[in-house]
Amino acid sequence: MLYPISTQTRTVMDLSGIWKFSLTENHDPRTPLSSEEVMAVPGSYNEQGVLRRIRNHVGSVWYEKEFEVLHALQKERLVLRFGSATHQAKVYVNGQLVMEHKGGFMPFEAEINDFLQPGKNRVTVEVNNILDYTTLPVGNYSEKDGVKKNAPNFDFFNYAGIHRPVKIYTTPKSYVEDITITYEVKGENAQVHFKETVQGDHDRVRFVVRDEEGAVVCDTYEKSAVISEVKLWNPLAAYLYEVEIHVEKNGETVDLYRESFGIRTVEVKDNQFLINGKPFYFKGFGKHEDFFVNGRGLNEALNVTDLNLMKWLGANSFRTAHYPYSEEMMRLCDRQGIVVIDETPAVGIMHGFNFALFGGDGEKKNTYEVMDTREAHEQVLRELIARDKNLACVVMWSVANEAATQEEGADAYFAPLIQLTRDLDPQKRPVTMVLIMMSMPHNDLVSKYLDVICLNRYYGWYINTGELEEAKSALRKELSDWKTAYPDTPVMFTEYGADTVAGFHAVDDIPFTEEYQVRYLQANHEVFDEFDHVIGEQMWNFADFETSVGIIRVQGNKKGLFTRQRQPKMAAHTVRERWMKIPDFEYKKR
Ligand code: BDP
Repeated sequence: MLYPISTQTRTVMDLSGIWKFSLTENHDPRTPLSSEEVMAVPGSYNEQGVLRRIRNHVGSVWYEKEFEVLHALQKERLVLRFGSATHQAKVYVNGQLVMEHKGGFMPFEAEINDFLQPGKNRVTVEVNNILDYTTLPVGNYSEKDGVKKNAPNFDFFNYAGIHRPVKIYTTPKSYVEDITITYEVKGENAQVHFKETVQGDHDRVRFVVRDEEGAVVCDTYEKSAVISEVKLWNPLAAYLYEVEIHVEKNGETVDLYRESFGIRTVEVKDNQFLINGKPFYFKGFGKHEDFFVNGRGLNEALNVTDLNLMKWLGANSFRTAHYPYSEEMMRLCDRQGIVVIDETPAVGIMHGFNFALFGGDGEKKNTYEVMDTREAHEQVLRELIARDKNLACVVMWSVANEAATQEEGADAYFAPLIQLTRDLDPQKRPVTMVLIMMSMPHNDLVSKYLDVICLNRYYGWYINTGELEEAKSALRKELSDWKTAYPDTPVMFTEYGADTVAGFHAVDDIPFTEEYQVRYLQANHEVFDEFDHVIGEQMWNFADFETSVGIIRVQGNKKGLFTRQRQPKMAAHTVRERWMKIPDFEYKKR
């Protein structure tokens, strides 16, 4: 799905701002929402609402805003588009249902011309935050004595609301609906292919590619063109071309859309992760979209800050744990050269795990017998790849985080999804899944399908707590076992970390102190460096973040290298010292 932009044939109206808001369950959208309450969009309602009844609300909420459309635009296609609404939305214009969408992290849109009236119009949205065994992420929804509970089956706060911008964009009646860009790099040149979908009456489609200086490097009606002396997109040295897609009728451009694209190759070969043919070493994080006040709502200043903090550290990459991030963040990474592992919201596909903490029903059953997430999983893979397929920053897809991949049924559930990912991706990027501690070389059922084995490991934290020598031995053993079991598959760490409360200090190895975080990370790094097939380290987490309440969370998860307000903990300085010395390429000499 294309990102909405303004060009000489299109314009965008932003409906961000203050919307009416209500917790009323049974509102009839044919009548205007009568409420004194308001919410800012984008933003989570949980933080803005302050009070417990809003913060912990379970079920539907209602948003409403009035808008007017410039008369001159009414002959165009008018498309109402949500960057996301978490987790389910029904959208009405002037009381009439125009679209529904399930899944809290993907854009959705509908043409609204037929629903508009002269003068003021009303957009009303019912947003529901219930998560159960059919949704992604997975939640433990229950109702007892009229009380609804919405316990997440995952370790982050279930923020909800309209999290990303709401826009109305126009297109002419003949318009570019989609563009897919693929290429082969051959020596100094690249052969670029365009596959467009165009709707409406038109004669032909012209592609004009410009380089970063604005110089035309090709201008063609063919679906394929050569860019000579191609400048490649590289980690932290992004280079983006831009293709103008002209839909032409009688020799005139009736629609124009611009898509930026970087050219780079990605391949897993000989136990290495190659970007542009050179072995890349991932240095970075699992992150969250999380901040004070905004909750999970888009915060572009925060996104810029976070990328600058990463650059300060010498990091080069992150994983969009545990759901797809905003299009704005993805486009920023593409522009800034930050390498991204793009993850679906498939988190919590494990029945009965840690139920004491997250509030499951307490009885362990076979995950694949009780959970019914396949449909949601297929849908989100389709939507995610359709949204992010042209981004050079995306170098790998993560199909799920910490699913029960050691349980019977994992193979039958995941093999088709991994295959679907491969089939859907026009650039054929590597595919991974992120494995939980219980999924080990001897019992994991999905590693055989993965291009890279991604591990979340907590030696020295959840196990061998405070015992770093023991932790190192256990980690060493596990890494040797992976090497023996899967000699050709590289391994990387997508999580390792220790909760650290900024300001806690100790001389000895005392968990939760800043010194312990430093020593915990050093112990892990020491072992990573001993193994050639370890191709990267993305620690957990970039910053402290909000979770549900629970006795092992101290006002949220404190594994951040930065506090939630982005102040460095002591370990940030030692990690910086390490990462500044690790080159992006050719770190592990062979
Ligand atoms: C892993 C999860 C992550 C948690 C982390 C932790 O992937 O979401 O926040 O552990 O426990 O299980 O800190």
